[in-house]
Amino acid sequence: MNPRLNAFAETLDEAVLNRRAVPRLTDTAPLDVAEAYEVQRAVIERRRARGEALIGVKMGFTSRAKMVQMGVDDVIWGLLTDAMLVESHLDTSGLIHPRIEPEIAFLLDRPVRTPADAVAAVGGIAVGYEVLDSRYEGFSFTLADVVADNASASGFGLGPWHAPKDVGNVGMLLEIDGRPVASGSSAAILGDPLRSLNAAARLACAAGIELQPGWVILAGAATAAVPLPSGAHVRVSAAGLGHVEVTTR
Ligand code: 0L1
Ligand code: MG
Repeated sequence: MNPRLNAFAETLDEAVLNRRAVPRLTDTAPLDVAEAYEVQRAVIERRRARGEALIGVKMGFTSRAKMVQMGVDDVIWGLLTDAMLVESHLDTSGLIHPRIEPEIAFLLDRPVRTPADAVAAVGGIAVGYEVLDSRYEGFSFTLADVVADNASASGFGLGPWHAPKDVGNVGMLLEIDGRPVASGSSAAILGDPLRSLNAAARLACAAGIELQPGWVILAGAATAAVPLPSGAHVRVSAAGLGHVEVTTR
């Protein structure tokens, strides 16, 4: 691998391990988006070398507001490993400056070999949440920086799986310690989370990655992400999909 890109991957990986934010990569050397995806893959390879397994993908910039904010007109994606899956508790002391956002998740029960396979491959749908933890100082980045940083992926949790159904416009609520802190509709996810699933399949196929049975596709957030404090109880719900909870310390 190009030594510059390898050094970038090492910087980001060590930021996670040392729980220390780093300056934006693009402040130190040039980086385009195609190279940034190479860095992302190298960061994931380092995690796999430590025994983590790929279990899905996450979609980012799935709301029009975030695309406009970043000046982009397409989604980005990151890769999920089993170590990112949060059960009922999350120790935030291992994180830099975590944020949480309510998401819709799809579970695949068949491989996706072409984008046309995506919708038929869905075996389950759930409400979920994503914990974002940018490795950059001030949670500040360019498009290439955030792609290299695996789209800020840090953790995610999932509610109960439901049989596939229409989740194109369901109300979603994020509560912290019993107080509503963000609410919105799944329609904020590209107009319908299924569009995000299709985009995941398109990007995966273009990258030569086959989405696997058992993988989770985090389709995107229904609201802006909010800071995730320690010592908190978080509940994320979606109409018709139940809820998922997490306690932080
Ligand atoms: O999951 C997302 O939509 C976020 C993508 C990365 C940008 C961020 O950290 O806000
Ligand atoms: Mg997200």
